[in-house]
Amino acid sequence: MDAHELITRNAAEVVTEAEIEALADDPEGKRAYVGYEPSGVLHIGHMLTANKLIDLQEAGFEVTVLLADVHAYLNDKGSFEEIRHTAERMRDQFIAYGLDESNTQFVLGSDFQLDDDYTLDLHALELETTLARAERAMAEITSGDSVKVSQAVYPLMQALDIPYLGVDLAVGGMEQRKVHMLARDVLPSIDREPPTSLHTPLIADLGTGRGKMSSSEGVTISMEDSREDIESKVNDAYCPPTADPEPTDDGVERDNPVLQVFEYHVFPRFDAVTVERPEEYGGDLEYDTYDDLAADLESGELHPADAKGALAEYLDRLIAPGRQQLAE
Ligand code: IYR
Repeated sequence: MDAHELITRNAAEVVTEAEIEALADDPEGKRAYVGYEPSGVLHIGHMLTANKLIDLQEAGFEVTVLLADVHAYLNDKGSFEEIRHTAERMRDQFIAYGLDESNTQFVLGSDFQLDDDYTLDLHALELETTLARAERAMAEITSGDSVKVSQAVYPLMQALDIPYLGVDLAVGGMEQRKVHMLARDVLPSIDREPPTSLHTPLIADLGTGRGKMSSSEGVTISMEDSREDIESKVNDAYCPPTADPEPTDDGVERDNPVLQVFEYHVFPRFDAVTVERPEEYGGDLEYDTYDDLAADLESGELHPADAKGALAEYLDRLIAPGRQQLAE
């Protein structure tokens, strides 16, 4: 796979295509980053952007993981001491998951975000941004009803992190896109380049196929899950025999989360997928690509129950090293 394909595969969006092409032309030594509010245990949402970081490392990029302790504090996730402690655990979880330790730099937000220069630049961005704009940027990041001043400062700090970390590419889920668009607009006002960004898709809730899977609502998979937990969650997952299910009766869009997890989590990390089946049901099936597996589900050649059995097996393989690390 060439660098451009590694960088862009499974991305929902890149901003801009021309800037990504320039990075793909000469990826060696370029730096990409993702920021995470520390939560200690990795869940499937973190794993999706981590997969992209692994792709980028394979393409020649160096990677920074920002453990965004100050951001988590501003987003009301607990006391600063608790958050700092959680951040330490997260580092080991990422390495267990498969980030290349020799080229991943872990940075705590508080290591640079409390410096004088950063603070003054932040105030300059505050002068350039309306409250309404900051609030819109946060719409898919905060869950609270009333916006606090801290949550308006949050996206401006996220924008400022990009030049302060000296990265060439900002990566995040689609829920981060409005922050990155804000960054493109406001950073030039303090003589910084508008950043290039790449956004990963949001996956539907495993149980219902609706909306997006997150740690706080619906069914999620995390490094704390035992093999039995994974089997039972996957077994109960919504999996009609199609990649494009009908909306619910009340008009809510649905996806097939079992296929999405194969597409965004399993195929990027394994060269081939084997679905084990007893001889009397036709024997094992072997897939080199996601499209072949999805086509067989659609045609009826692959039964949803067999697809789920294989999914639980591969998810368990992805999670086992992190589970082991947590037990140490
Ligand atoms: N907004 C992210 C956390 C975050 C991301 C980046 I990229 C930063 O520079 C800072 C914080 C979240 O929702 O987890």
